[in-house]
Amino acid sequence: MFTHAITRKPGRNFAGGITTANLGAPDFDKICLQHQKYVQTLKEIGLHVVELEALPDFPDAYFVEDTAVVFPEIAVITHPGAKARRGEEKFIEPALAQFRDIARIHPPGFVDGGDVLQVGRHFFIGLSDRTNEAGANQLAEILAHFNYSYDFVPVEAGLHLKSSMNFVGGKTLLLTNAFSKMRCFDNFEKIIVDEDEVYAANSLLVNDFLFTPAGFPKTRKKLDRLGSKIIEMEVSEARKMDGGLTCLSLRF
Ligand code: CIR
Repeated sequence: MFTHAITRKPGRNFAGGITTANLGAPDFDKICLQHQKYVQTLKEIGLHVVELEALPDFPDAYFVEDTAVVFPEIAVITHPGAKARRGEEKFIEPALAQFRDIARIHPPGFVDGGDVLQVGRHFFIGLSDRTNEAGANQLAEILAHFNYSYDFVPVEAGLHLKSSMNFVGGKTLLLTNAFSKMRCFDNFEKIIVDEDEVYAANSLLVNDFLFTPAGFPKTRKKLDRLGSKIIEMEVSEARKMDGGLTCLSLRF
């Protein structure tokens, strides 16, 4: 069960972050409202939310998920893969140090938390443009120390691993068709998102609640069959910046 989350407010310069989305200019007032609603919802489902202030030098810093990998035994502070984002991690460490011992990913290793998916005692670690083998190996060593198992997963499409696949409860993964073919997911039930709804693969399970982005009716219908408590959330502005539901918080 998650009891806590950390979030960070988007800054006025958030549109200066990295993006490949091509979905038009994002709107500051809208992202603030959407972000507030996200934080409010986490609170309503019972989490204690630590809300950090925007970091003026880091327009992508509200995507806090990329700066750490948190599990019950420890918090691993990452070394972000994008040059413009390096440094954000220093500002997440004090918030996490109140709750966990700290370990760190060191150069030449890079890891973005968006590439790391925990399913029970197992971790999937994406190898992407943001997470290299050196970083993945460092993280794997820490996980093995605490008796977690792991698989490395090549991320050939999308920004991060969790842009294309997420755990949605039980034994079920929500994922794109391309990822569904990978051997390491053979033992899971799979819900495959339609090609025109791949963004909805970035859904987020928080305890008994499944957050899914608004505007993806076919995925919503498929998720309804799970019988979970589903909460649709508008994340149009984060999407314009290549982010989504998972990236906006650290849960632990
Ligand atoms: C970036 O390119 O780093 C940000 N604009 C988006 C990060 C999204 N984070 C995530 O998927 N975990």
